Amino acid sequence: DTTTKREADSVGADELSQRVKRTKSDGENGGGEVGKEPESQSILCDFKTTNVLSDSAREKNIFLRGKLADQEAVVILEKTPIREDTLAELFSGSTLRLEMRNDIYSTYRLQAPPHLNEIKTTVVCPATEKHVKKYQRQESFLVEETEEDYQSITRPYIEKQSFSVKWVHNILEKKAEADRIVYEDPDPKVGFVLLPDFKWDQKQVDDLYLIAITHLRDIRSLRDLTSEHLPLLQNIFQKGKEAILQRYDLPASKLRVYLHYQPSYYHLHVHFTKLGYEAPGCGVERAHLLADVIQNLQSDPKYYKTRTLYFPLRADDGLLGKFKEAGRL
Ligand code: GTA
Repeated sequence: DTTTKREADSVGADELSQRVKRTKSDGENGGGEVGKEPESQSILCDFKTTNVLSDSAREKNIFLRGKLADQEAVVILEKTPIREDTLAELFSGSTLRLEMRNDIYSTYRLQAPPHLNEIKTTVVCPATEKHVKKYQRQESFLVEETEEDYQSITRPYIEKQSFSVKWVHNILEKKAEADRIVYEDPDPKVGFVLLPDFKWDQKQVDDLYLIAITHLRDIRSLRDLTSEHLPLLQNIFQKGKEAILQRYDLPASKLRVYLHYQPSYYHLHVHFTKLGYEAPGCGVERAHLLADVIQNLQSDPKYYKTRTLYFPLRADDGLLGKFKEAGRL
């Protein structure tokens, strides 16, 4: 069991991508940009930082707002985990500079070869004001949303103000990320596309993060789900777990499978993350386990239409303003 875990945890980038390519060439995903080399670009030379939206020494990341060729942009820089399978090369190929020595204790600065010292970088450009707010560190407030609140406050707001889901449609139509698809069930009613979330660099299974996006386009969120969607949810749960076991050797007992409420993007999708990895948004105030969602709908077909739901909103989220205006906070 421990050996299996260690093997799964230390799957290298090359092996992971080879596995992706192997599955792709088996024709499982219906074509795409197989084997296409990632482009190397230097667009960030022109990035001018306006301000730091947030940063974390513990998570080793920084969220920046700035300008990229006169357009608003958000850039996220994040140091990636150290992989066990690169240690030998890290020790043999690096230089060590002594910082201090005291008795049996010493500290060094290790200068690793560039390819072992990458920074995962996410660029949102052009970024809207809503993106800037999303990444800005802010206080959160827990909101209590009744069925009536959803109809009178939340639904009208998300119909007008939510993030574009063009990136989701691009994935479903194979206009983007087609070479990253891990599994697809093309059925228009119960089908979905499973692929790595863009927060995961796919270099180690330790922080595995995939999303399953439904082919159905009219389910905005948990609130729209009824028992009529049970076959869809059960299909995503079952086939998603099987695909992850096959591709990453990770059993269902190692997975946290959930939906967000509120999500950022109102096209139904399910998060698959590795248990033990504290993915952003996996807390009880926002994540709803898919297994619970299925059971709740089995016992009450209108569970999510009628229940009061609780979720956190950031201080300057427009939706929070609407709850305040309505005297609900
Ligand atoms: N494959 O183009 C995409 C894409 N986009 C635009 C979003 N996602 C994408 N995946 C692919 N391609 O998990 C992913 C997101 C997210 C999911 C949408 O789709 O990464 P959601 O609708 O429930 O929205 O899920 P959520 O969870 O609020 O969005 P997100 O972006 O995860 O933000 C939550 C918090 O996570 C942020 O406030 C921030 O603190 C943190 N965060 C966001 N992005 C990063 C990042 N790149 N690195 C580190 N932390 C991040």
